[in-house]
Amino acid sequence: KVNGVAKSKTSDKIPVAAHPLAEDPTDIASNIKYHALYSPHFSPVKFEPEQAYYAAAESVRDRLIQQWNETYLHYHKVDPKQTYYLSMEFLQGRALTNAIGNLDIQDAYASALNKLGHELEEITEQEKDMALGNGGLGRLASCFLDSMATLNLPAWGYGLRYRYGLFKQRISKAGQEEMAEDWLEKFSPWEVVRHDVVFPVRFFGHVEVLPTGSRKWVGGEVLQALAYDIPIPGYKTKNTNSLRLWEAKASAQDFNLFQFNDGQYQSAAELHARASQICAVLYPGDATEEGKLLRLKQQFFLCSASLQDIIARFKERKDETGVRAWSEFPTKVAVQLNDTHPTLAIPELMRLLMDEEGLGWDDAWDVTSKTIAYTNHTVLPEALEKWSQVVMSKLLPRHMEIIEEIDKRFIAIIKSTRPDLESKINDIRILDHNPNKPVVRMANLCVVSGHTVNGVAQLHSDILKAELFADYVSIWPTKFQNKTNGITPRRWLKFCSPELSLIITKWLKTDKWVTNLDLLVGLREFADNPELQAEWDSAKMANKQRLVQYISRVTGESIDPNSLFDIQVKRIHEYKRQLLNILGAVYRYKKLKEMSPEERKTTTPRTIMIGGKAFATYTNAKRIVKLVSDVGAVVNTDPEVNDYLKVVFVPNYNVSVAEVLIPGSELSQHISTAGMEASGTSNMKFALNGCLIIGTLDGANVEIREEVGEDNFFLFGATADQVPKLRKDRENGLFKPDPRYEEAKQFIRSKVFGSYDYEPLLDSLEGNSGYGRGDYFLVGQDFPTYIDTQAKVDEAYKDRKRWIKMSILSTAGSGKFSSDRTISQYAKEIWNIEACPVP
Ligand code: B1H
Repeated sequence: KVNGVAKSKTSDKIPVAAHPLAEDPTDIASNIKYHALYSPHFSPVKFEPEQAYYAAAESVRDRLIQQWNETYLHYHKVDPKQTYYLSMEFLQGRALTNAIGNLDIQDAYASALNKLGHELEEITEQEKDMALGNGGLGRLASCFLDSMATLNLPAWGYGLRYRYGLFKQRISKAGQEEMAEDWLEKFSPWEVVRHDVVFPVRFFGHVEVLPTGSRKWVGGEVLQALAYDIPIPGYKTKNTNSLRLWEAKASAQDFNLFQFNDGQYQSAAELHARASQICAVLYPGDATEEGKLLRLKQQFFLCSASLQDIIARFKERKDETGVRAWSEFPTKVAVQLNDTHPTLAIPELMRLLMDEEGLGWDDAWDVTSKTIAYTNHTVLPEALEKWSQVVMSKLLPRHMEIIEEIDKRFIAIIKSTRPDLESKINDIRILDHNPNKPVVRMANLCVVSGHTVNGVAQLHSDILKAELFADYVSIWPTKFQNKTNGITPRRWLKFCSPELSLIITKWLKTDKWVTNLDLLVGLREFADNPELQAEWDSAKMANKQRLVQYISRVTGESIDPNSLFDIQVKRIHEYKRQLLNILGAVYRYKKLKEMSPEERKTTTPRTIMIGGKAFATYTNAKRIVKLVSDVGAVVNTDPEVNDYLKVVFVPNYNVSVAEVLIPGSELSQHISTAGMEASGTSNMKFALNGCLIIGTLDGANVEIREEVGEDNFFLFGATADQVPKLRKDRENGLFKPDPRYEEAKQFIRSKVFGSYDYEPLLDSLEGNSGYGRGDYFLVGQDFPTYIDTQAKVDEAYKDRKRWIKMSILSTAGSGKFSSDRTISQYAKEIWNIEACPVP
């Protein structure tokens, strides 16, 4: 049984569409009331926005479940090849607005809620973000799920049901503070627990050799993986896919009743306690050995449960005549690894096929390598996963054997077919036998085992081929591809900026752009039209006003809606160079202070907003957060410059905050050191919302600039191929800092922004002390062109017509960045799957 559904009898077991769902607002209102009364979450005396949210969500869920069952049964019947997207992260954000929008029942629900005395907008604010991801990689997975469903693709997500997702950020006098964010505090109306979908997952133990010679992993501890499903509706289609999240449990047999009754409460439930650790947090700190082990356990837990489930479904869908050949597996299953985090899917699939299903090595390898594909999301050396062989052998002894065998066979092939690569074997093999710390290189395992490897923007894919994976390219020239990232235009334009969407639909005379984003080019011919410009201007202004309200609510800061809204929001990381942004702000402040009041009046007023979370143990990132807040505290209370500059740190940046910030933005900063940001995806969201970009030639910026046109992109900075030489030059003392750069740093050192010790942070730019890293990220190198380009932005903003035109052209050129385009390419060029629309 899969999902409690046995194939032969499915259609007569579950009555499909037995209950026609309410269509008109009155019936919907009574359905919402029904849920408020009979879903036993709250006492029925109150019907405040919170209760209204849960009741409305449950009423929407009824519809989703109906479509969901129809979709599952349809896939079951048609038995198409299906993709499984394995990811340690899904950054879903809120679901209600998205579900109502995708189901196209917005108006009916808004008026039903009105009848009950509530506003749809207000009750959607009650929902907690589902933040089971860190940033771009997790949000990409969520955009992909939306596109897969919208394109009617049979494609599921698999992840972990973290008890606590990404931490909540609070900004205090000390800077960033982290707190656990309890997204399940009340409960989530969007998840459905599948008590009948449970798989055992083993840890530790040892390998036994059976009399037949085959090997079996036994002993150790066995936990249970329990499935929770989240429905993923497509936009205006019946297809509703699943995001299946695993939770770890121990079983009743593991509860030692005897010990418990003897008063030994802790040891009686030891395995239960260990099970609850697995999915406790999104990213267990990996500074300690325990933390590293827990992260590896998480990764294996995801891979093992997902593959057992996939194999069960494959077996389930065999036709009535009997068994299905394992060689058919890759014609029914595609597995995509979202970075190396789920790499253990490779040895786990090998193990399940050999040790559980009885295949020989060659057949198992054939199936595995034709099934699995790998996406690389970063070239940063510190993010390339390497697992200790010692730890791996203890936790997963059978998998370590399998990895050793893959490594051995790979070396043998190289030796026999590519003698020219002999000297490089130590670089390209999977195991690194460094005597100090022997490790498994997960990216190498993925490249050797997968049928396709892709980067996430053209520049990044080119760098992978030329550098990180260059030797593999000479072995398998056709294995490497590019799939430029994308974003869903539903969440990131239609739903987050309804005003602008209406204008676009009006001028294009169609709303087909929502699923065919290339149609946005049609706006180009109206970019000079004063009527469109006026409408565009007022929609952007409405979004800016909404942002003003938000900033006032969360920071108490009042910002001027007529100033230029300049935003940089993303994880805080030195390579993303928030420090360059804030040094620019400091320089701007200093110049404003030096001006006469008359002179100040000629400048372009700006509000600089910076937001993002710093990893809890990343000290320099936290210092950057503190610096931004400190600069804001001084600048925003300085009456001389107040009308011309504000600097705001936006706390607790997350998906739903992005949905307010991005529509209200006019300029956004994507200013990473060239070659370091694999793609970026917020750059696409901003551009789509008519926000101009100031940026380097990095990641997807390169392609955005191509699409929106060079005149509509504020470019500056060194290029990726110049970076190595610039770093060398710097080491050799050949770098001559711009006086303006020295001035900005000196201003901070003079304690204008308070007495916090910024020396370690500033020293990272110098390379002249223990903290110094010789400005590895080239902030000093790019500072002068950054300042010059910001001056061009100021000038451009003074010409309102020109600015609005550029804004329209930015949206018009963003069609390429729909995740529908990205996913269609994955489907065709990597997964070989086709749409399977529910009739
Ligand atoms: C990206 C990560 C990442 N690349 C390690 N790598 C993690 C690495 O928890 N960890 O251990 C988590 C995440 N994230 C991002 O992926 C890139 O930096 C972006 O440029 C890119 O747009 C995004 C999606 O491809």
